[in-house]
Amino acid sequence: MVYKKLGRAIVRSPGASFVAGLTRAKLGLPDYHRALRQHAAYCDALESCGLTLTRLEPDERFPDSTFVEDTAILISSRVSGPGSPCASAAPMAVMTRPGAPSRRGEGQSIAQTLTELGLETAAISTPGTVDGGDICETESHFFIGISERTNELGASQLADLLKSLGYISSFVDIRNLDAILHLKSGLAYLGDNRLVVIEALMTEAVFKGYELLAVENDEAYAANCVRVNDRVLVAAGFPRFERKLTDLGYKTLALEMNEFQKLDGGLSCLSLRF
Ligand code: CIR
Repeated sequence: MVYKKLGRAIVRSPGASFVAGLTRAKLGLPDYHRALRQHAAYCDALESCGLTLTRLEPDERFPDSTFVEDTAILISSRVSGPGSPCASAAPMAVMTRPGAPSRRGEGQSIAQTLTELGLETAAISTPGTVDGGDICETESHFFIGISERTNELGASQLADLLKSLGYISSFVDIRNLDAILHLKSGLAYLGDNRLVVIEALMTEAVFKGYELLAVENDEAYAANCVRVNDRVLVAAGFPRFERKLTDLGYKTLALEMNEFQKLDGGLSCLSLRF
């Protein structure tokens, strides 16, 4: 199996203001204490996959700041050739400019943390907007979702930057897909040239050349799964999708995510991994 070896993740547990986070989900208000427990289990899961965590203090100024993935894009070194897991370094981070004005400012402490960890940073500039949840990296390629959060200007800035680093990217316009907030709400890369996709994205021409693992509509939330070393983190409660993964030989780790789902968040949103 070919996948990127990850060593570290940045996480931030939700603050009490989390319950006032942005949402279109209509699943009710999240329960803060349950969210804290689910977040703690998520952190345990990352550690059990071998990651060293940098844990940031809750930032009450920003209700959505537990969704750290949206604040930065980590660009790791290319993976070469088939074989066993490959080492991956993260030579740089691109600080995003989140599409939701209430989320701008979340990235400041993340940028500081990334710099302290030795990463170089670049940034998306106004009027471009990019949310990290719209960026899906495979070994050789970046898929950039154009969404209600990531605009064409931001996507182009990012694509230019990636090009200067030797990466190819392609755009996936999801503005007509009401069901997903971000591209990665409906797309995940598992390694092994295999993408997990919701049914509405199955026919996207840019995914040609990848093996597609479909997630049925009634389990669509499960598409936001995360490959972490030899495990795949999946949201609990989606048995048919989890079964598809185990049938393919993946070791899954199911996590309760419903408090984050109430704010349109998924497994990938809760960490920056590199
Ligand atoms: C938001 O609307 O921005 C947050 N409530 C959820 C962000 C989820 N992030 C992600 O999918 N990457």
